[in-house]
Amino acid sequence: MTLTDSARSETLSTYMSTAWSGDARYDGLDAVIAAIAEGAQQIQQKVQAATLAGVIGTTGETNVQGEIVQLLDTAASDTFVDVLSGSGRVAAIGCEEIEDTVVVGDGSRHRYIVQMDPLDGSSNIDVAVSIGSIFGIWSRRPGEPVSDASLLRPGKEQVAAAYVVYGSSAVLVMAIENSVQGFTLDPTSRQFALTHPDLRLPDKCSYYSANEGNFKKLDGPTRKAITTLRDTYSLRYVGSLVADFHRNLLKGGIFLYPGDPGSPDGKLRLMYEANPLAFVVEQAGGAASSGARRILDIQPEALHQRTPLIIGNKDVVDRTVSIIGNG
Ligand code: FDP
Repeated sequence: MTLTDSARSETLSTYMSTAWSGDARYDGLDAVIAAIAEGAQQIQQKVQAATLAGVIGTTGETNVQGEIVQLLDTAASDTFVDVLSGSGRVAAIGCEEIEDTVVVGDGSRHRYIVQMDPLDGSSNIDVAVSIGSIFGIWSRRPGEPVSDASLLRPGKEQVAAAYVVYGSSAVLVMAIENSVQGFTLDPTSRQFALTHPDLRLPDKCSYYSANEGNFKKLDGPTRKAITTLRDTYSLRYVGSLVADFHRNLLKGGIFLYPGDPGSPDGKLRLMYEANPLAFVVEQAGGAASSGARRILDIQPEALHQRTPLIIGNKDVVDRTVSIIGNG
């Protein structure tokens, strides 16, 4: 992609000051996104200096998902809770690393509910492979007091979603209705510059991303879906959802983490991973399904619930879902 000078000189802050200016649906959203960008810069510095900064290793605890907590998981969770609370616009936060709802405030300016996976791809932290952060953003229902129930909203009600990849560069992708924009952190100015304007999935799907090591655990139809993809596309699997998703968004591809008879709901979290990325992919022309239904239509029953996820180019997602469903 060749960037025009005007695209490159646009920063996240200048973009937000014009893109939805005057649109009441997004009142105060710029403060929430700016907080995410600030937190991402802090995490990017820690990721780059990981071993030197003393954030490699585990805390010795397991999280609400029963997974080993890495030091960087905790640092990222604390950082984003801090900056989001400081934005003055967030009413409550749901976080993969925190069992209960974090209630921030319920004044009239506290308009947004944020659900986040502060550090996605934890198992890649200490091997210098790309990791990320994911955020789903809902408008608080007018007049509703903030409670656990305020967070159990279907993904289709998201007003925005964002993710950050900490890779060879730090990239922040933000979506609102019909618009997906990508910004790259300029290490010199410490600003996010608009480098991927108006992102759309390429028409051609190039890659499939799945943990092939799980193949034997899968049921017959899901195996058939995987072998069909294997026969058609190249395999790329980083093992960090955000990194796999970002590559597929830019290059065309499908990511799947299906359920299996032992874990019918798969591994990934509906509220922190599937919903935000499903929102992004749909605004970019793609699709996301659990295999049984559109991700964004699922009515959540619990904050930390899991879901199978099939996400990427719409035609390939539809075909894969039909094989899994009909097999
Ligand atoms: P991780 O366990 O390293 O935190 O949601 C967690 C996640 O990574 C995703 O980022 C990634 O796509 C997936 O799990 C990888 O799982 P497998 O190791 O089972 O392939």
